[in-house]
Amino acid sequence: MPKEKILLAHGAHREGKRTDAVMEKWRGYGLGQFIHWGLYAIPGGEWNGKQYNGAAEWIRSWNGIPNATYDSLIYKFNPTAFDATAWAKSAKQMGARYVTFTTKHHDGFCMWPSKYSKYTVAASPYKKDIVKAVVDAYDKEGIDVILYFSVMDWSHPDWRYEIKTKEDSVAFERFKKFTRNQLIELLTNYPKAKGLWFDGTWDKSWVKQAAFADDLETEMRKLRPGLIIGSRFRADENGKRHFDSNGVLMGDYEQGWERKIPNKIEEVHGNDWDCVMTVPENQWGYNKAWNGHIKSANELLEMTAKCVSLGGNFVLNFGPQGDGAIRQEELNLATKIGDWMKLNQEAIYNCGYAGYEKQDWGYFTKKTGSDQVYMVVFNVPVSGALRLKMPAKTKISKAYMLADREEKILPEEINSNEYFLKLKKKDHQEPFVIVLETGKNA
Ligand code: FHN
Repeated sequence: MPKEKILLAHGAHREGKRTDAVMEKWRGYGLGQFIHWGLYAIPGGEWNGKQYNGAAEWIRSWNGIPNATYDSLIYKFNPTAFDATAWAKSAKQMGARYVTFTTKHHDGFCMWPSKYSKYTVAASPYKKDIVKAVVDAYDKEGIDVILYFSVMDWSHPDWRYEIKTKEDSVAFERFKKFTRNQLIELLTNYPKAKGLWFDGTWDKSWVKQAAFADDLETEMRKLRPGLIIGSRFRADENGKRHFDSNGVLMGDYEQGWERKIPNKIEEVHGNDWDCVMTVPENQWGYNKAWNGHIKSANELLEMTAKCVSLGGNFVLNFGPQGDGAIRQEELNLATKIGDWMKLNQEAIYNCGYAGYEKQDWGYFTKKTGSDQVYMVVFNVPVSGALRLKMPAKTKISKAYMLADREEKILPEEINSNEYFLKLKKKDHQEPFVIVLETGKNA
């Protein structure tokens, strides 16, 4: 028996994927960049010689630091090495097709001169509008911009985690108005931005604002038709986040894939999604220490291919230093990823789920709207032959290396719809892509 649908006033307002051109473009990005930059980049995870064990951008919440002391970092914010054009050029070289930039993280510091707050770049020695610089520079490089915005604002006197008293309620009403004003301000000031990336929306106070958030979303979409908003913005009237009480995605894409990637297509329920990933384990803002496992370019490329093979985008985070420069290790990763992308991007851009069974050597991707299938290979067996199981009634008519189309690979049919692809070279140091041209068996 199908479950009866719950009537919702503030649930999802659409079932299934958006089909407009803006969202089609988003779907085809393949690779993106995330940037976490704010006051927290100045201490970089260290305070008075002590290392903070959490994520560097959370250091304000550390017991050892009085809030006012943290907030006074504003007087030290003067990033003389900040060069939005250099950032955008590096992102372009990496192959990123969109960037998500922190306009305001949980600490409440605004990277634009918001007229609704005193705690902004305008009051820092730097003074200039950083959001504008980022939007303009990335737009110039043809990289779409999404604005990250944390609803939770630790610096705001009216922010509450939970509404317990009449006073809380009055304060939070003011906070809601402030949030609405800042969002409308962002959309008005930066019309080139394609979407909003919400964060800090998990606390009880906000989760209970289903009607307000729903109205605000409608207002923002009206102001900026085509605006992209993920599933983190609002909850339904029963407090359900991401998916409403009927299990329908709320927003244009699923935003739950933070530092994790689905393993099977069933896990994404036919929705759009992207995965946001850190280079170390869990550091988004700049951390001097950068402890633990640091992902390599090949690991990150594997994640990119995996996401695309399951119909998602992969978004790699960068945490620029307090002076505005991007750390050398991140720049090196961007260069390596970009070098690989230059040869193989055809298998990443405008590609998605191929409908083929996952196999040990890597990931299948398929060009949207065509029959072109790619094998993105990460693991070559000692035999140097890749075993390849095709869907029923599908045969390979041609196989060749994407980076060198002259290098043809003769498929050996070993079973019906099953092949061995014998590689010319066994000792690949880098992942590579094989293009498959396919046809139907009688
Ligand atoms: O708490 C934040 C965290 O600092 C970072 O911004 C990430 C990025 O996805 N979002 C939050 C945790 O979900």
